[in-house]
Amino acid sequence: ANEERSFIAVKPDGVERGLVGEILRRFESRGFKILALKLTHPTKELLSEHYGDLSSKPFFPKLLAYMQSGPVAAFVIQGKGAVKIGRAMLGATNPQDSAPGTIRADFALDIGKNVCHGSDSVESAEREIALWFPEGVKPYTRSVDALIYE
Ligand code: DAT
Ligand code: MG
Repeated sequence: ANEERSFIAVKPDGVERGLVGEILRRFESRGFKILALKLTHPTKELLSEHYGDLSSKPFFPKLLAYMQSGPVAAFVIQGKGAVKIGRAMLGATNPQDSAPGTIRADFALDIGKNVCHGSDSVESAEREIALWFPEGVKPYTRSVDALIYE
């Protein structure tokens, strides 16, 4: 159960605004293990796959252009409740509705520039991790887990 993984990404606006460290810090501080980490320029093909469920939405072309406007910081977090807590830490999709203290509330105002992505289910997480990290992610152990998990 402490092995649950989620795919988190800082979108191009977040990278250009210098928010990668701040966002990563929040997940590290919470206790999640960073399993994989890279700065990448996603292709249209990768993004079409990543956002496949949204392909019929009117905002889809804009979303793909936004996600290709610069590098994306992609990472995998691992730990208890990674998916649900990850989503909670990001905040509601529309920053206008995000609760204070969440990343989107603290750093964004518009839905089309909402700074970050997080997997919405364990199944999506596994799919997204395989998509963004085709090279695979390598597990490792940390002694600090003894101080994070009971
Ligand atoms: P989330 O990123 O919270 O999982 P989603 O998967 O429904 O939300 O949508 C993916 C992204 O698409 C979202 O982060 C921002 C953009 N988006 C969603 N709904 C939108 C809308 N109504 N107008 C513009 N962009 C939208
Ligand atoms: Mg989503």
